[in-house]
Amino acid sequence: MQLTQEQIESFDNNGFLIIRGFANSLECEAILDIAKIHLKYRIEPIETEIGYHNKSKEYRKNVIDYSSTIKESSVRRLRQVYSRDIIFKNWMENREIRPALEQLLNDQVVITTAHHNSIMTKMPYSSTETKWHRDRRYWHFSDNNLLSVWLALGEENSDNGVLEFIPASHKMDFSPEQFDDKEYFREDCDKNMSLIETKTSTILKKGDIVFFHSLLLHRANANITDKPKISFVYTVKGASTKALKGSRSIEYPEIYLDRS
Ligand SMILES: O=C(O)CCC(=O)C(=O)O
Repeated sequence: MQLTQEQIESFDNNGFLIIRGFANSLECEAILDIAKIHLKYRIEPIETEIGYHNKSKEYRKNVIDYSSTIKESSVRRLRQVYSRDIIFKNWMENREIRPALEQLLNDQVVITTAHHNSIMTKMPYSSTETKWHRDRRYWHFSDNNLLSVWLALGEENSDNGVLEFIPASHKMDFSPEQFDDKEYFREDCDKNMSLIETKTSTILKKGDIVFFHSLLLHRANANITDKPKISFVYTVKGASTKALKGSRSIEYPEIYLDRS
């Protein structure tokens, strides 16, 4: 898939780009089948809802053991999915998507398995809101040329926690007081409120993908429906963007993808 100049400009200006119906239903079902087994048996490494909210800033910045610590809380995400099953690996190495990633990164594409490399869920009755944040805040790289690829495996809407974005926020400079002690973008800060009003979200259907920049502010509601919302998210970077020595970002393999 090659992106048009208009799509590239839209990503550059807004920080995200939606491609409708990229993955077909069979591909999505195959991913879901495996994901559901791993979720059912809580196959580690997982992140639980309580585990996610209890994490300190230091933990988020530095931890490299992603196994869960709180067994009784529901699963928020399956981590390290690249190495869990060939179905997940194949999706992350999808050849059709690669030309588009090369265009957006303007570089050779590298999967960074240290961070988003996950089946992300919003489970009924137990999921929680994900507050406004930039993914890059806890990642350690030489520059910001990283983006995530989100795949909707079913419908995603405001009731089950579709992603919301603040367009163009990946290009904005903020001061430290605009973030709280866990580096969430504060909703109670006057300076932030008018910007938050510019938020946007769109219903996603099974097979839609979203590319979003590592500095883009995004959030998601809790799921108030009675069905799980299950999505796939992984992060790629340009080959010239380097994980910093001594940081957790360098502790997991990087997968260099052949140029398309
Ligand atoms: O909760 C969600 O669905 C969004 C997840 C997310 O933004 C994150 O973990 O960085």
